[in-house]
Amino acid sequence: MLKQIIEDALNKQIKVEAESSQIYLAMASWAETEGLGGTAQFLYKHSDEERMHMLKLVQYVNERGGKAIIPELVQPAKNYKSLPNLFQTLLDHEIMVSGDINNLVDICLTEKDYTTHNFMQWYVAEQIEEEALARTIMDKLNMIGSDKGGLYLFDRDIESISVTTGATGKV
Ligand code: OFO
Repeated sequence: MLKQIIEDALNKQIKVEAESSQIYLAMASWAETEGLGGTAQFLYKHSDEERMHMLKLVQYVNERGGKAIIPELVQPAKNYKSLPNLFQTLLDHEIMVSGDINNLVDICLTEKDYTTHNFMQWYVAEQIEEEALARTIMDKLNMIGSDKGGLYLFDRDIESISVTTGATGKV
C-alpha cells in the first residue's frame, strides 16, 4: 500500500508526463505545418513515449493499491519562433522534468519507500538519455545556424532517431 504522500507525488508526476506528451504533440503539429516532416515524426514519437511514461506511472499507482488521477491539461504553445527555439524549449522542459523526478526520488528516500524508489530508477536513467539527446540536437542546430542545406539534412536525419535510440543515435 502506498503512503498518501507518495501517491500524491506520483500523481503529480503523472500530470507532468501527460503535459510533456501534450507539449511534444503540439510541437510535432507545428513542425508538420512548417514543412519539417522529419522533425514532426521525431516529435510525434517523443509524444508517444511521454504518454508511455505516464501510463507506466498510472499502472504502478493502481497496482500498489493507490488511485491514479488522470489530470486536466493546459493548452501548450501553438507557435515557435524557429527550430532552435523549439528544441531549446524541449531541452528546458526536460531539465525541469529531471528536477521533478529527483524530487520524487528524494521523497521516496525520506519516506523509506524503497519499492517506489526502485521503480523510479527507470525514470532517472531515461531522463539522462533525454537530456543528452536534446543537448546533442541543440549543438547540431547551433552548428548549422541559418544554413538551409544543413537544416534540410537535419530534418531528414532526425526522423530516424528516437529517445530510445538515445544520445547514441546520430542526428
Ligand atoms: Fe521526457 O520526461 Fe518523461 O520522464
